[in-house]
Amino acid sequence: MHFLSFITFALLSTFASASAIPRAATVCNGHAELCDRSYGNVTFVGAHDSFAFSEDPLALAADQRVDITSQLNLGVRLLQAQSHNHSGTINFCHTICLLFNGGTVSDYLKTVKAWLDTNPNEVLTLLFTNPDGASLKEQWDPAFKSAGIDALAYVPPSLPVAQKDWPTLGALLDSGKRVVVFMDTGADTTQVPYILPEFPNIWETPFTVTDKSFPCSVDRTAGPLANDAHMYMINHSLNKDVLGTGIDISDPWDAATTNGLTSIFAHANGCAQFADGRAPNFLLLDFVNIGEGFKAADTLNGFA
Ligand SMILES: *[C@@H]1O[C@H](CO)[C@@H](O)[C@H](O)[C@H]1NC(C)=O
Ligand SMILES: *[C@@H]1O[C@H](CO)[C@@H](O)[C@H](O)[C@H]1NC(C)=O
Ligand SMILES: CC(=O)N[C@H]1CO[C@H](CO)[C@@H](O)[C@@H]1O
Repeated sequence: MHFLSFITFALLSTFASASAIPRAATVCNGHAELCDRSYGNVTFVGAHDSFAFSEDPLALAADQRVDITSQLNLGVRLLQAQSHNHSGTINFCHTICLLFNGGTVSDYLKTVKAWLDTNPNEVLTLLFTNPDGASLKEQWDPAFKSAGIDALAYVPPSLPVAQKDWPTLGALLDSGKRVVVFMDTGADTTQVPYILPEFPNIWETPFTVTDKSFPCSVDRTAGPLANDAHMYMINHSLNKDVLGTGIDISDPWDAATTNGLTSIFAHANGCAQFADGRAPNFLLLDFVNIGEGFKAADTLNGFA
């Protein structure tokens, strides 16, 4: 009797104090341990050309087999996509819009926002390319606003952010700013503060790789920080020349091997020399539903 009422008292006071202070996230991206870890010290799985999904194995311009919501539900926490100016509207397209038109950026972001709303304890990164130089103020910002993602996007106090200086996942979640947006070229935070320039913060390995051993080198980067003070992304997708045509496409036939632990760990190990021994921050994969990308990330994060 005595003991039970003590328990009741303890429970009640726990609830009372929890409601008195702002609620702090206790599970972050699925793991309590990640709440106290810097965003710059976490390995996330990324989906390359996330919009370019098709179940049809003959859709050669498709780099994914499952849709964006399914990619997120599988555990993808970086969505990469290539934009194009399609008659004045920005769309996500593969190389050219005729080849694979993934729809408008605005519709894409609305899909992502719906997922974010039902998954409040998740930090997500968006990495968009802007080869047509679409306007930040006239095209990108309105697309983000139409989906309501601008309000969730993190704006660092200053740029670039060194790998060790990023806030913890818990801090990002508690602040409500749990989406980190990068753009490869043309970002200008004086125009749109939450679209961050990729290369001063993240370096990348080469792309359109056709060598299955994925030799690591620092391909795209920008100063002023040293490479080992950047986060980094391995572009871990294999391309294949279709029937000797000189046209490289993503290789679905080798996806299970490419996205297997052996291949991913070998690539990561090859890169550690450029990153003060650290694991990659982002494993950018094609066909994320095939292979063991999520297990690889768990292992690199120390969970498996
Ligand atoms: C995080 O830090 C640990 C300990 O220094 C390191 O082993 C790991 O590779 C780091 N991961 C990333 C993605 O920086
Ligand atoms: C986008 O396309 C429209 C119409 O084709 C054109 O008027 C506009 O200048 C283009 N924008 C950029 C940034 O190229
Ligand atoms: C082959 C491959 O995955 N290439 C991609 C590497 O990442 C950049 C984006 O940051 C893409 O533009 C490439 O398509």
